[in-house]
Amino acid sequence: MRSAITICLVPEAKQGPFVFHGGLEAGCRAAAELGFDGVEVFPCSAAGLSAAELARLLDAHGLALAAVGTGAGWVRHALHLCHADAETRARARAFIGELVDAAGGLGAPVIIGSMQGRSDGPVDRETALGWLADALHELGVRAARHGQVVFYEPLNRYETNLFNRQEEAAEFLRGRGIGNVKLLCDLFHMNIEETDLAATLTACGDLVGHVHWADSNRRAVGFGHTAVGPAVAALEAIGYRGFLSAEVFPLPDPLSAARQSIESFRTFAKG
Ligand code: LER
Ligand code: MN
Repeated sequence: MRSAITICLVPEAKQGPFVFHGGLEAGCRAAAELGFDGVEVFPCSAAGLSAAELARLLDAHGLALAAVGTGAGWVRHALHLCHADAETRARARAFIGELVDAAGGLGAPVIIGSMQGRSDGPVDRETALGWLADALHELGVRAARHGQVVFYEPLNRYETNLFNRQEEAAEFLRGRGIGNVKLLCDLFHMNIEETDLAATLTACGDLVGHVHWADSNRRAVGFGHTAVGPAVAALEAIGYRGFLSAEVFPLPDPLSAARQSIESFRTFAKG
């Protein structure tokens, strides 16, 4: 398993669960100095992501790009994949699709978290799930052109009503034959929704594509009360080789959160 830490480039997400907010250059430098293997970047859009600059920084600091978030489509433009308005749904797909290409060019997958949206008002659950399945399928095919997958992230009940639990999402992906999409298992959301982190990760098996390394209170692992040891043991047992990426609040300050994240990674995942 490899370690990663989040860099947010979206001013509207300043209060969000991201460690570094001071730009790509400072974030990459700090990540490398602390010994992280990679960074996870949350950009404003594909056009706003300076791919050449990011490639140069990754290379200069010996970092991998763990993943690219797409949530700016929601926080900046109120786009999501299950919106009642067809044009808004199409814009959501296009927004993510452009990021699939930008991230793919840098050798990384994208994350679909808040961009999944929810079933609401005139949009019933079955309709929403149909739209979600179509979009995941299409975006997975687009990612495959870059040799990448897409990460689909079940969120806790306060953020979506589509899928809150990993095994339900796994069943959805398998049942609808959606290939090239893997699960993002965020330990913060899982702490709210799952009965047993380790059993859930074991059941999801090779569908586990990415992990958000966060404690019960969404602070760095060790600053809350989640018992991560059994979860990491389950990841080892299923042969998980991806990232444990610190998507946490920069508390009490970014550097302390980053240090605690790499220390907890070394304690539990042993590099
Ligand atoms: C994104 O990775 C996530 O976990 C969601 O809660 C959206 O912020
Ligand atoms: Mn997450």
